[in-house]
Amino acid sequence: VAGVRAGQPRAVARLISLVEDGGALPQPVRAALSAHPPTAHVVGLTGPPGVGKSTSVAALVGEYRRRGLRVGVLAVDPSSPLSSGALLGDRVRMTEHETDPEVFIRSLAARGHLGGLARSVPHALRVLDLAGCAVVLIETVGVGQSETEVTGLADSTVVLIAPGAGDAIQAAKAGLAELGDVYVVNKADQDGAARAAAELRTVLAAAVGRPDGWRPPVLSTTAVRGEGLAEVVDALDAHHAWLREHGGLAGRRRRRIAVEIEALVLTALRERVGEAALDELAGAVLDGVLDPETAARRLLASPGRVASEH
Ligand SMILES: Nc1nc2c(ncn2[C@@H]2O[C@H](COP(=O)(O)OP(=O)(O)OP(=O)(O)O)[C@@H](O)[C@H]2O)c(=O)[nH]1
Ligand SMILES: [Mg+2]
Repeated sequence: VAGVRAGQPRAVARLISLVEDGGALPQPVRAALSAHPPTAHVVGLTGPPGVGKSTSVAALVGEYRRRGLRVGVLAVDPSSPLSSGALLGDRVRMTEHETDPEVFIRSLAARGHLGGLARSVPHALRVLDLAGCAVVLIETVGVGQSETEVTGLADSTVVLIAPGAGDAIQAAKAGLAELGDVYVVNKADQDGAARAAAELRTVLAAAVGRPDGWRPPVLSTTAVRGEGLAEVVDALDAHHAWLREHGGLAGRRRRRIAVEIEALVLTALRERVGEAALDELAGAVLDGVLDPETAARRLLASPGRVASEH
């Protein structure tokens, strides 16, 4: 913990490994982590595969570093522990930042645990916070439900789309129109970027007004050339300030902690239930002795018992 506070990269890496393993942390470590008030601005990046998330993260790190801030990066893979190829690709793009002692880069994999990321991401965020990161960027690799789950952990979410017929509409269909605090049309060097931005503005204007009242800007970037990223950082700063001013920051942090507690409950329940009991109950349902709802209710009532005792 002392090493993390001093911003030592090895200590940060070790502590994140410890929290990622999911084992119980020693009480003093837990206390030190939760006593530290969250200060880092947590920024999630999401969007379709290949849109330029990793390139944008690397460029954003550069922009934040130019502004003198210490930066953390979490590359999150909700889909599979096996698709480390994508993360390896990301690492290549991050090479220019890897020797920078003010940049902490880390990948987290889901490892097939139910709620594994909902637990390990907030933990890792706490470590990076303790290490003095002013901003933490989270990139989700892969698609699916867990993607929105993980971006739900951020203070500000950047949704990226690429130019291309109907991409904005697709994004809207995928629920991305409600998700973003800042929208970015990346690959502005390609044809159709201006049209995609216009389409996106139309989609956003048509979307039901957001309950929080924030009006997400639509920006354009060419991440490979580092163009437009300063404007993205400005927009993120504005959103952060806006959240602080309107009390939204505390709300988002509460939600993040609620997600984390829920994940811990699920993990604990899963351990207490055990595969054997689940399997036995599944058998009983298959035999027509029980219905799934009754089986679930029995497990919840006494998760520690084996199914045959139910
Ligand atoms: N022309 C152009 N290409 C870009 C731009 N930004 C990224 N790319 C390229 O798009 C490809 C995908 O970029 P990534 O940053 O890996 O995209 P990603 O969204 O992280 O991809 P996944 O993590 O696999 O979903 C790479 O070949 C990039 O070089 C851009 O602004 N213009
Ligand atoms: Mg990527």
